Amino acid sequence: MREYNFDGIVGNTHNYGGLSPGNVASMTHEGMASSPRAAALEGLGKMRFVHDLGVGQAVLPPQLRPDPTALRRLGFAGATDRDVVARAAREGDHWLRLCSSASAMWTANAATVAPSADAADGCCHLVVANLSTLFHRALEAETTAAILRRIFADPARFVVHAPLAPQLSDEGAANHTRLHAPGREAVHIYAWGRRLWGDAPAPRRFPARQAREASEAVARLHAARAAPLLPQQHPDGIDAGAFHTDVLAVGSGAFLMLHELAFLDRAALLAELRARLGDAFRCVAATQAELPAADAVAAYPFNSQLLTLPGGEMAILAPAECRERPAVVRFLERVVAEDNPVAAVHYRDVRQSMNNGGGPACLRLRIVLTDEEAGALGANVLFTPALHATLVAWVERHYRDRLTAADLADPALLDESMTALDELTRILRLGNVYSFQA
Ligand code: SUG
Repeated sequence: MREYNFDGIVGNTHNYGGLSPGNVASMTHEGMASSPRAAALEGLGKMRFVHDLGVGQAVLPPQLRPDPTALRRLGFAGATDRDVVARAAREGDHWLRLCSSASAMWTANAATVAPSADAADGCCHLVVANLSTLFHRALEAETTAAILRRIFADPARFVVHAPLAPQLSDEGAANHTRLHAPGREAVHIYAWGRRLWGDAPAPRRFPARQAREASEAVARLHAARAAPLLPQQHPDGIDAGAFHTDVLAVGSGAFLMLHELAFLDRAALLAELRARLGDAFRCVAATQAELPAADAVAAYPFNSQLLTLPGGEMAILAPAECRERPAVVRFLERVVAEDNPVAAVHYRDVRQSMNNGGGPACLRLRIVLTDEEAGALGANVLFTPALHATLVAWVERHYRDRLTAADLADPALLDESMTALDELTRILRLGNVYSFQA
C-alpha cells in the first residue's frame, strides 16, 4: 500500500476571476494579472519535490477552458467554438469568466476516495464531486468523471461513482480525512457545513458548501467497514474563510493537526478518534489565542501536505506564506517539537494557486493504492523525473506568462488550450477524454 498524491496540472487559463464567495484569497485577488506558466511550473516543482522525498506522486490533467460546450448551453450560439467565445465576450463577460477558470487544478475537490483496504468489497472507491455550489466548479464534474474512468478503468479493482445529484452539494476530498493506526480499522471523517433537512448552526457571513446529506451519501458509496464520522465544520471557521475543512485541518496516518474553529464539536470528535485509533493517535490543535483563524486562512498552515516518508516519519509541506507570519511559524515549530510523527517542515512557493485560495493540499488528491492497483492504472500518470521534464517543456511551449480577464476573449487562447490538451493526452496516454477530441 502506498499513498499517491494526484496533483492537478494547472490549466493554461489560470486567472483571478474573483469567483468564490467565502474564499478570501479569491475575493481579494479578483482582477489581478495571473501567470499561468508560473502557476503550472510551481505545481510541477512541488510534485518533483514530493517525488524526491520518496512519496508517491501522480498527475491529473487540466480541462478545456474557456469551455465552449458550457457557453453553448447558456445560449451563446455560434458556427465555431471561436464564435461562441467571441459572442460570450461581447454579451456575457461574467459568463466567459465563469467558463474560463482553471479550477480543476485543485484536485482535492475532484473526488472522495476510499482505498480498497478499507472497503467491504475490496475495491478502491472514487466518488466524483459534483461541486454544485459554484457554477465554475460544477463545470468540472463531467470531464473529471471521464478522466478518472480512463485512469481507474479496471472494473475488478476500481469503482468510479458518478457525481451526486446537484441538490446534494459535494466538494470532494477537501472535506474528507482518512486516519488509521496499526492493527485498527481506518477511520473516515466526512465533514459538512450545512444540512438540507434538519437544523444545524449556520455561518452568517459566508456560504457553507458541503451538505451533510452529500457526506452521508459519499460514505454509503465508499462502504468502508468502519462506521463513518460526520462532524460539522465550525460555522465561525467558515465565516473566517474556511470554505473547505482542509483550510483548518489536515490528518494522515494516526496524526491530526487542526485549528479550534475547524469543527463545531471538536471534543466529541477527538474523543471518538482516540477510542478508535488507540494510543497511536496524536493530535495538535491551535487555539485562536495561539494562532488567529485570520492568520491560518491567510497563510494556510493547515492546508499543508502531511507526507509520510519512506522511513516512517512525517514531513509537513507548507506554503511559503506561512514563513511570513510569526504565529504560524511558531505553531509549526511546536508541531515538530511535540511527540508525534512529524519531523520536519518544508516551505514551498505555490503563490499563483494560493492567490486563488488553493494551497499545497488543495492541489492534490490522495489515493492509497496497492502495487497491483498502481500497476493497473490506465494511463501514464505516475510521476517520474522524465515525465516532469516532459511536462515542464510542454508548459514552456504552450503557456502564456501573463493573463488578464480581457485576454479570456482572445480567440487564440481557445486554440492554444486545445493544442496543449491534445498534446497532453498523448503524453499521458489518456486517449480522447475531452469533448473537442470526439
Ligand atoms: O473552490 N478557488 C477554489 C479553491 C479551492 C481550494 N480547494 C481546497 N480547499 N481543497 C474554490 O474556491 C477561485 C477561482 C477564481 O476566483 O478565479 C477558486 O475557484
